Amino acid sequence: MAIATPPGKGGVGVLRFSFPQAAHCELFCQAFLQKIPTVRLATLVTLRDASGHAIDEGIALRFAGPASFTGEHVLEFQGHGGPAVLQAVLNHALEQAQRLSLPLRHALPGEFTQRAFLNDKLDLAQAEAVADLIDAQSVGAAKAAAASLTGVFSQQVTDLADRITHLRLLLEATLDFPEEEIEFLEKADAKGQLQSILTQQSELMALAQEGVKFREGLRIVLVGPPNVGKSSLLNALAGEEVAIVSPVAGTTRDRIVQELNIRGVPLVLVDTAGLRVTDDTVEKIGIDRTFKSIQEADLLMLLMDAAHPDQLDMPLPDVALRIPRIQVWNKSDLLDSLPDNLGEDQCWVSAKTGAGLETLKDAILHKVGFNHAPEHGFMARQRHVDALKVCRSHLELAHAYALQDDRILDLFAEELRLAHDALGEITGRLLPDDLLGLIFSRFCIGK
Ligand SMILES: Nc1nc2c(ncn2[C@@H]2O[C@H](COP(=O)(O)OP(=O)(O)OP(=O)(O)O)[C@@H](O)[C@H]2O)c(=O)[nH]1
Ligand SMILES: [Mg+2]
Repeated sequence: MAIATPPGKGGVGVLRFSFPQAAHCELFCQAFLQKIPTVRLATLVTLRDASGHAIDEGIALRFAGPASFTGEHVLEFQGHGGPAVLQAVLNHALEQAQRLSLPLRHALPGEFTQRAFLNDKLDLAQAEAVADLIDAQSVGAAKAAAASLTGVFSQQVTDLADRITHLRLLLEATLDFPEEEIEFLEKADAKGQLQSILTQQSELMALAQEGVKFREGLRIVLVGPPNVGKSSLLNALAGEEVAIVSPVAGTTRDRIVQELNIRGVPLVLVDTAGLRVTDDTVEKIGIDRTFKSIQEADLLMLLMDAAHPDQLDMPLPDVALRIPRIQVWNKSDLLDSLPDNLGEDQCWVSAKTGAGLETLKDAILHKVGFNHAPEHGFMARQRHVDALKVCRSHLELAHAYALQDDRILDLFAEELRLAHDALGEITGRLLPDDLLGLIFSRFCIGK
């Protein structure tokens, strides 16, 4: 049992109950609502305390297992969304359950979803997508989470696992008849099959990595000399005056972190102190912070003044060399004519007039590897990518064995088994209970 709507006042407040046993659910309905609502039929009820006083009026909805969210016997009561009235309804529910000695208690965070998982209503990747959908910060992220929730990601993991299983079955059959072992690899085209499994695996991994970026939001760090318009560009991209802009060089000292989304893709944009050699103590601290921000960046936007191209008098740290970068020439409005073909990964913009911003947005998405519109991707977690990496390393070992000698078929088989197990961790079939508990404990109460 839990309140499923967020705390505070709202038009509607929902209480959700899930019973493993149908008889318990019906007994409870009779006591709590004084009737047993027809399954899946919205039923208007008035809740009354022992002395007949009304507590709340609302809609009761009953779902018989397994056709419910948790797969159990579920009752939802949609009452009025005030904290006091919901608490009164909750107390009433507990009293009735106690009177009947029904084992009713407050649900743990994510417990309803955990039960759905245990009752095979969802696999783990789908269950995680429930939490991600609730947490999604942009329409694009929500669409990607919804895709995972409906099983788009899980299906691709299962398809890959099925192909590995197919190859394993062929292999097991051969191991039972050792005299035919030598011909096995040729006959079953094991190498060809494995090659195409490897291709499918890398496509899935690329999509999953994109899915992680969807979930976590990419960190884009604006760097450059002072006064080139970094803060102005942040404001232009955010569409609001987030950072102070002034003609004084060295205006920004602290990091300014702004969440935004570009074409539905969630991003974190970081504005930093301009890089220059300085004696100013506070500015030096700011520049140290710029260096730290660079280390955490998924993408650097190196901003320069188009009218004064050679102002960077302080080199970027070495780590910047390994980070994808876009060179942005700002203040294009000050130039009489614009170069038509800038080199790759270069753009011109005017933070002042907004010219070039759309091209810059495309360049950002392209550079960070977003090749799919949000509606074609799905959301994934780092845990999934890690499991896919483990799967990959075992597939590669299997491939290496396959190239060596038919006599090591059992090693080949073992690597395939391990690759398959790694995929099982994504859907949760092969994850230890404590890890499962940890994943669900991060959900919200009532979900
Ligand atoms: N003409 C023109 N001026 C701009 C443009 N972008 C910024 N400026 C001006 O350039 C000056 C510096 O802008 P800021 O955004 O504060 O520059 P910054 O890079 O954040 O500077 P620091 O925080 O000092 O490192 C301000 O006077 C802005 O109005 C632009 O596209 N065109
Ligand atoms: Mg600034």
